[in-house]
Amino acid sequence: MVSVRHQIVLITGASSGIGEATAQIFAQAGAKLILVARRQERLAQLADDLNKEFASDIHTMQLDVRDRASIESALAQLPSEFSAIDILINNAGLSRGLDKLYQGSYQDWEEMIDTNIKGLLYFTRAIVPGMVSRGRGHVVNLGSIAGHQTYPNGNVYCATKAAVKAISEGLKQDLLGTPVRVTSVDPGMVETEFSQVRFHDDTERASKVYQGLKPLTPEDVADVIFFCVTRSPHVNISEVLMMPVDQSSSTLFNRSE
Ligand code: NDP
Ligand code: 8X3
Repeated sequence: MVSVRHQIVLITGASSGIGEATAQIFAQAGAKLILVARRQERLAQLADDLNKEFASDIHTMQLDVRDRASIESALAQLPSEFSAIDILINNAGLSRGLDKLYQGSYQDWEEMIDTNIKGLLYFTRAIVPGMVSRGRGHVVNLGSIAGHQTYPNGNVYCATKAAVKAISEGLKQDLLGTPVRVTSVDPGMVETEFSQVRFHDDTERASKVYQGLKPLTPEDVADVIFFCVTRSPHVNISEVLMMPVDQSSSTLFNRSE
């Protein structure tokens, strides 16, 4: 097992859900963290908590992953002790709406495409060259069951996650001959703020998604990310498809009512 102690880990979407749980598990293992999201107050609170609990070294970056110029500028201004990023976790992402494709919202489509695909590409393009030149690194992308199986009304969100799958495979092929590893972690249903965001803050509709079954927790996913990153350096776990026991495909669930 590889130790992540003192390794520099950048996590996008660290203000909530899977990203926040991933920050927690890496902080506990002694990694140095760069936490990225738009909600700076959430990042500051998390950094404070992790610092108190684990004496973690943390740098926060308030930015929108859709904004390439701010990513480039924030990375260029990283304090030198955080600049040689070892592990990039491309987690920031969202779904918006659950509509028939021919009735969908252009704004929802653009937000998903710009965040889930372009944001992930911007961080990858900016950080991976340094990994290659230093001869070490690991990129973990958050895909989804939605990238393997399209479901009714999921159309554009599923397309963004299919794109993440293709990008992970392409990056892995293009890094062959270097020691840099690429992993796609693709969960089924995880209870986070995901549905709240998908349904534009309709709390009642969001809570129904998780009714009558036991979804994955953000910690379950963080645990798998940590496992992938800590394998021996010659081992690359390319893809993990993980589901709650109460889910067998993107459309089949075991609900108690
Ligand atoms: P949450 O809504 O709880 O977290 C999403 C995170 O992404 C937040 O920290 C949010 O931060 C950040 N984010 C969203 N848009 C942007 C942006 N434009 N710029 C910067 N940060 C952004 O959802 P999850 O934890 O569930 O989602 C994390 C990832 O996991 C996503 O890629 C999602 O697609 C994927 N996933 C989720 C599943 C689920 O069932 N929950 C299943 C499979 C995959 P902020 O708003 O502060 O910017
Ligand atoms: C999130 C899982 O099935 O709600 O990627 O799209 S799903």
